Amino acid sequence: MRYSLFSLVRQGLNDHQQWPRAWRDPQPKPAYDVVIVGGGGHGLATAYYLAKEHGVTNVAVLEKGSLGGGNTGRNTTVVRSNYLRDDSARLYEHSLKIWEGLSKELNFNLMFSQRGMIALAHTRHEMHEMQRRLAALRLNGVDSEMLTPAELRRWVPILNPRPKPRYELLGGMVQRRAGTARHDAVAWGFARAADARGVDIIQNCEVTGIRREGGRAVGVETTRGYIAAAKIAVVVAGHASVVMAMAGLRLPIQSYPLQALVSEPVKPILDTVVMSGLIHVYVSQSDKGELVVGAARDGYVSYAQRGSFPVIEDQVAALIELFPIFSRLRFLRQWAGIVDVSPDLSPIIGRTPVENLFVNCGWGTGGFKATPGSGHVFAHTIAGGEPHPLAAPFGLDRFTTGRLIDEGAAAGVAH
Ligand code: FAD
Ligand code: PYC
Repeated sequence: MRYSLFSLVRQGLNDHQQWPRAWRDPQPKPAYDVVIVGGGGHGLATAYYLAKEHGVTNVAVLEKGSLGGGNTGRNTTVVRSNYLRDDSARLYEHSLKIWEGLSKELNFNLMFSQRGMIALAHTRHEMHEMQRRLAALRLNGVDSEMLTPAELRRWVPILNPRPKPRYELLGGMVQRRAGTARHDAVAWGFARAADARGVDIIQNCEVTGIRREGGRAVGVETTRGYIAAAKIAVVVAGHASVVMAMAGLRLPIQSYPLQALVSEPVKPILDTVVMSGLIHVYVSQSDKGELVVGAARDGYVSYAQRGSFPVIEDQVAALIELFPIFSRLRFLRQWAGIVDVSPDLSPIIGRTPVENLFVNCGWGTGGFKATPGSGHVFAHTIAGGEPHPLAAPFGLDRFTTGRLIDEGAAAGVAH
C-alpha cells in the first residue's frame, strides 16, 4: 500500500484520537480492603496479584505523582537472578521465571530481552568471588557460567583492546537468561491489568499520614482526604523511612541518590549488558540505540533526586576505561532516583509491628528485576497475613534475630 505524505499525516492525527484509557481515573472511595501506598512497579504488581491470585479487588494504589515516576521509570532495567545466598537466588529466580512469560500474561509488550549479563573480573579476588557464586548458583538451579578473557573479547570486541590496560581482564561470569526490559511498560502493563480486575489506581494522591488506633493501622491521610483501609501496604522505595515514620516506625533503611545517564543513539554495537564492579560502571544499549550507563550510588544519604557532575565524571571515566571507543560519544540526559538501602543489602518484605501494616522496601539499587516476583510474594503475604515462603526470610525481624542475608558481593555494582 502506498501513502502520500498528506495521508500519512492525516492518519497519524486521526488514529491517535479517542484511544480508550489504559486505566480509569477514579475518585478515591472512603474505604478499601487494601490500600497500597506507592504506584511504582512493585506496588502495581502487588495490586495485580492481589486481584488475580487472591480475588482481593477492593484495592487502591495511591501514587503521589504519576505511575512509574519513581525508581521504576528511572532505573537502567537490568534483570537477572544471579545472587549468592540461597534465599535471594530463590526469590530473584522466582521473579525471572515470571518475567519470561509476563508480556504474554499482561498482553503488553514489556520488551523483555534476554541478551545476557556479563560481570567482569579484573582481580583474583573477583575471580574467587565469581567462582564461589557460580557454585552456589548451580546448587540453586540458576544458570550462570564463567567466561575466559578470549571468550569475553569474542562476545564484546569493543572491550579495551590495549595489551596492558589499567584494569586487567581476568575473566567474567555470564547469566545468559538475564537481560533488560522496558521499565515504563512494566508499570503500564501491571496498571492496565490491575485496573481491568477492579483495582482503583489513583495518581496525584500523596499519603501524608497513617492513622493508628492503638496497635492497628486503620487508614491513611492523603492530599485527597482520609481513606480507611483494612490493610495498608507501603511500597515507596527510597521514601520508605519517611512513610513508615508516619506510623511511628523506624526502619533500618538509608536513602541515597543513584545516578544514571544515556548517550545519543548510535548503531547497534553492544548486544549484552556489561558490568564491572571494580571500575564501577555498567552499560547496555537500548533498542533505540542509546548507551544506558550507570554507576555507584552517591556517597551521602540524600533525597535530592537529581544528577551531579562529580558522579557523572566518574561514570564517564570508568566507561571510557572499559570502552575507549565511546570516548567521543555525546551524552543526552542524566538523572537520579532515591534508593532504599538496608544493612544487609537485601529487601524487607512482610508484616510490621503495627497490625494490618505491611512493608516492602530495601531493594536498593536492584529491585527492578524483582518487580513481578516481589508483587507476587507480597500479595500473598498481605492476603493471607502470613509471609509467602519465598518472602519469609526477608522479614523485618531479621535485624533483631541477626539472620541477615548479606548480598554485598552480588547486589550489583551500585552498592
Ligand atoms: P518506585 O518505582 O520508586 O515506586 C515508589 C512510588 O512511591 C514512587 O512512584 C513514589 O512517587 C511513590 N511515593 C513515595 N512516597 C509516597 C507517598 N507519601 N504517597 C504516595 N506515593 C508515594 N534495579 C534493577 O534491578 N536493575 C537495574 O538496572 C536498576 N538500575 C537502577 C538505576 C537507577 C538510576 C536507580 C535509581 C535504580 C535502579 N534500580 C535497578 C533499582 C530499581 O529501580 C528499584 O529497586 C525499583 O524500581 C523499586 O521499585 P518500586 O516500585 O519499589 O519503587
Ligand atoms: O541490580 O543488576 C542490578 C543493577 C544493575 C544496575 C543497577 N542495579
